[in-house]
Amino acid sequence: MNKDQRSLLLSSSSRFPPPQGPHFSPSRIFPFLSTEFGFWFVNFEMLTPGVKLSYGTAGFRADASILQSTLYRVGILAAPRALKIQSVIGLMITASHNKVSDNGVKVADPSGGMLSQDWEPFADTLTNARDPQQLVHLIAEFVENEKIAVDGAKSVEILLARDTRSSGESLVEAAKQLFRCASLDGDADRLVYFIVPSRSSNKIELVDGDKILSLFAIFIKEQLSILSKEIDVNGNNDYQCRLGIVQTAYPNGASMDYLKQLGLEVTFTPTGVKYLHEKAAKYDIGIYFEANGHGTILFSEHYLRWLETRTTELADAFKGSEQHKAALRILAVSELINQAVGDALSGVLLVEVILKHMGWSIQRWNELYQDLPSRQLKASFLGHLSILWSVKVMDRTAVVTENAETVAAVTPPGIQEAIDAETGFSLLIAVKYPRGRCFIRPSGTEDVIRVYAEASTQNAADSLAKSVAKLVDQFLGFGSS
Ligand code: NG1
Ligand code: ZN
Repeated sequence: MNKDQRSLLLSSSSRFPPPQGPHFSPSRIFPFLSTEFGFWFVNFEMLTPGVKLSYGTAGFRADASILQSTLYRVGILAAPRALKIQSVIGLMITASHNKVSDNGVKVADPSGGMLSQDWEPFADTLTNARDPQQLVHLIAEFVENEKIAVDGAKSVEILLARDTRSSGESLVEAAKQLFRCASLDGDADRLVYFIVPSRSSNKIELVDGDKILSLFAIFIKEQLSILSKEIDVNGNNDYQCRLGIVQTAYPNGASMDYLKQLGLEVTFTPTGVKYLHEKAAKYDIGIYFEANGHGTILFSEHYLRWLETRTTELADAFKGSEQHKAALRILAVSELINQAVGDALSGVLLVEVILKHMGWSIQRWNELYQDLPSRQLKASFLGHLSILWSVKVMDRTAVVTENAETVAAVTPPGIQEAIDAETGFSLLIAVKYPRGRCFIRPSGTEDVIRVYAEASTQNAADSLAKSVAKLVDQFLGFGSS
């Protein structure tokens, strides 16, 4: 097991602590999908002294209310099983003829029979692991003994089904918790991913357009650097590919810092894909994304012609070399991604391929950097501010911006100074909102003025957005006329 797999297991299993209490019957189950290993379901034990879960005649069964950690652990069991036999594993959430308040999980091998009996002791041990550390230790030991290569392993397929018990619905829902979920907008030109980290929380972790852009950028940069490595071929390796990243004012500050730190060339345009697209087309490879998931990768014709020639040269002289493979990968990306203004489906395919290539889970991807808390509000023309505040604005076109809208509200006079003062920029010593950034701009699609604020805490971002919304009201609301 590699480091990422261990840390994924530790963090995910700590979300599924074994149930506590004296009255549990000995089995419980709960699902979760790991992107590294496919579905992982595990049985968790009960920590009550003297009570031990065991793999019964047909898997684990218990009162449905205590099955979560168990099912999670049976999922973990299913993944190495599928790797071992190089085939699909089935998990059936059911307690068969038991009373309706019970539930359970059966593990089916591809033959259609139950889990091979020589794996039952492992199933028992795993379900009775005390804590996440012991769980990880047991898995590492087991896969080593069984010679199952999980590091860099191909993903496996686990089929999941349930009976009609009402508890099954929540167990299946729970199974999706660590799924990689993608969400497309109505006309499928925007794409974001998300994780539902905890069953008890109604929050999701958004993996937005900025992170998609970062993933694409890392991958392309890596392939370009492999391709540019010296190789003794009588060809033309002196072409310097210009890779450019294009963003608007909206990317999270953490993403801007991250891309800068990678040493990438980043430029900014006003909001709207027509501006981003135009700018990205000026590069050999231009990657653009809005935080809201609108974006793609553009390849210049000139660069693609060079790349094709170079690929042929490498194929002739160094077929299968890392440079040859990198060239083929970049070509494949140019064919996979739709270079039209927005095609979220091709975006999903590229994300999936890159994650697979890197061997990354969505968690690993999401950890590239941590977003700063942010808040977006809208001040409507004669309307109200969504979410927090109400502002009436006489005329949204009164707000004119510059610098790709990143900071400056040029008119009305004085408003930018007031925003800067609120953010703390004009104070030489004290910064009112640590890591604060705030700007306003008139929407191009709605009759509103958008207020965006970010800061080191959610409260600070909310408060900054609210204060600036008040300023918008003072300068542009009815009170100002
Ligand atoms: P406006 O209404 O100009 O903010 C919104 C999005 C843009 C873009 C367009 C086109 C934000 C803040 N704004 O523009 O990014 O996607 O719609 O659909 O997300
Ligand atoms: Zn759309």
